[in-house]
Amino acid sequence: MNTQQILDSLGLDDVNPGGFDGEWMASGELLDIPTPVDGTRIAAVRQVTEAEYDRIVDRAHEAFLQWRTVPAPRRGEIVRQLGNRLREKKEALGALVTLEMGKIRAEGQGEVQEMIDICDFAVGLSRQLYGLTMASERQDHHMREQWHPLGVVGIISAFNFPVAVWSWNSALAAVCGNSTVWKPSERTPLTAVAVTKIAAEVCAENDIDPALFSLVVGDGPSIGERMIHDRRIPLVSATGSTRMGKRVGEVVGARLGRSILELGGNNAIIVTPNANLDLTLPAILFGSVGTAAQRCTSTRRIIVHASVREELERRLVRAYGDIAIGNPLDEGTLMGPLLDETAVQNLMDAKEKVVAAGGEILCGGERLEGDEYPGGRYVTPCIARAENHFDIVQHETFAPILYIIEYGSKDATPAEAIAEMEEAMRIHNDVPQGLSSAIFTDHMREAEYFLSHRGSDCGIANVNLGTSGAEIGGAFGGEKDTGGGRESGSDAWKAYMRRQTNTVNWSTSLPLAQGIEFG
Ligand code: UN1
Repeated sequence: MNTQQILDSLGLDDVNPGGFDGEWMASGELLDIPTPVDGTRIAAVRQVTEAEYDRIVDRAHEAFLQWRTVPAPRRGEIVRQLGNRLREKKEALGALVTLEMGKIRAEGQGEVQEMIDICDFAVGLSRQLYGLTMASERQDHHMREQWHPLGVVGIISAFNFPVAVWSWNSALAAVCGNSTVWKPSERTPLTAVAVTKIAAEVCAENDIDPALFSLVVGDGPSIGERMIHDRRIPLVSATGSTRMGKRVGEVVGARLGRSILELGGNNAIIVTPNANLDLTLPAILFGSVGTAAQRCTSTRRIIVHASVREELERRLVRAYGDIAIGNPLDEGTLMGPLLDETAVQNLMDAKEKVVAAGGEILCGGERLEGDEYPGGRYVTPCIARAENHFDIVQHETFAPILYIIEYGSKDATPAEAIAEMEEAMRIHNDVPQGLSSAIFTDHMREAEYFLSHRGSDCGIANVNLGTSGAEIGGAFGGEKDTGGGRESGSDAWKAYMRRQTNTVNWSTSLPLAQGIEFG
């Protein structure tokens, strides 16, 4: 499919309104969207004004008032149809993700698969919004807990997963009885318009108010600020930088609203002397080079035992040299371009800083030029030897630079090497962020230590697989500067509902709790 065919099959025009509340609208500034593939313009999206934003949220609230009366399994049926429509559009939508964001074809398709998976998950969930029953201390009384919808859920998503993050939030929010207003990244609004069209079609076919899945493409500061201050929005789910998340948490918290924050990571893999390097290598490669290291789960640090460092480095440098870099639409490409010039510059700055701090570049970190690499956003992925306390290592650089950090001593006995896990763990946890983590070891004691309360302090901790590429079935999110929110699977749905405790008296008297006699 060429660009025009992709746009056509998703119903996109050359200029698309970026506001939707059942009707398409927008009279704000025009955003031209370039593709990172070669820097050329794909199409444009017009942003909404603040007045349009206000109308959209009002309409989303009206849609909520209707939608909450629809039985949850019936809500699940709508989400089932949404999942099916995404199945039909998977190829085109995945290709648009690649065009707009730059991730390779397989990963663009994979992102749409995540949307389909979460829809399936949400359909099952729509019959399982379980509350508890509790034994009352009073005779002929019963207690139970119910989960009720919250209202309008605001979704703020980032450029790197331009559509999957919307679906994690909106599929759950919808089966829970909420409507959503989505503010996508200004870098990737075309995929958002395409997805909203798909959702609107499904709503229309079922006589459901399409304002259920509303959209506001607007410039970050003004529309974003309005959204987080907006008391009509009881829950804001935001994905992006820690700086952005702190602002969201502060403002939403000050009005006692709720937020789900999924922010930066500084994800590490510990490689012990008991690691099977044949598994470790591809896991590090996928984590540190996949999506050009623009996932919040991308592997940023390798904490490797001194006795295996040299071999791991040698094999990694060789593998980095073999990575096929180029047009992300081409079959066989493993690493596409970075999003923009700023991302390229961030990589160059990180490289300089790690060297200035006393680190050493082992390979990569070069800008690629020439006809094969149009648009100036292609780089070679970089490996640097570093120490964990370096300022640059403590920060998340959203670009392919991987830090190798050594722990333990080269001549440690096997028993001593296991004891040295304590040092690895200390290094591992000594960063502000806490999203994803992994260990490679075949030794049960090392693996269990890593997963224990004394081990990884991250929201995600894996054994013998990498830090990125989580399945939707688990709760997704992390601790510390990562924000503490959980999205996607497990019981993350509870954040999209309000809990109500009920006590019912079916006796003919009025006994008080705690045995109190009154009057
Ligand atoms: C993100 O980068 O914001 O675990 C989400 C993963 C993907 C989701 C990443 N399933 O890498």
